[in-house]
Amino acid sequence: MATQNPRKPPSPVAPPGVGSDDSVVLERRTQRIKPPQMFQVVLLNDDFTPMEFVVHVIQEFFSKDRETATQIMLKIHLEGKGICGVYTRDVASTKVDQVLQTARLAGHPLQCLSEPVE
Ligand code: TYC
Repeated sequence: MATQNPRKPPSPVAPPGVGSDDSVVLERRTQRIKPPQMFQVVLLNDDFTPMEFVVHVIQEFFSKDRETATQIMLKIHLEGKGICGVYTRDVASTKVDQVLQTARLAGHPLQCLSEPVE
């Protein structure tokens, strides 16, 4: 007589997410990943850097059209500082380095920094 493999009876317990009647159960989960901290890149006013140079920098490194770049430059000129863009930490840091290197090469004292967005 051939012996039969013992078969496991179907489990009455449904796997997580599936109800016992095969209906799908959506569980509410708390968000496990949060969006990254963002950093704003700020240009500071000074008395020496030409306005035209600042407009050029804002167009080149922050991808603004000429009109927007001019508005940002004038805001910085009048108010002392202005936000040129908001990026993740590394991108913001690279933008600051690029702006400072370009300004120094051109002989201008333009200051640029990045700070966390609250
Ligand atoms: N204040 C400068 C001038 O009158 C222009 C300027 C604007 C400089 C913005 C820096 O971030 C700056 N030539």
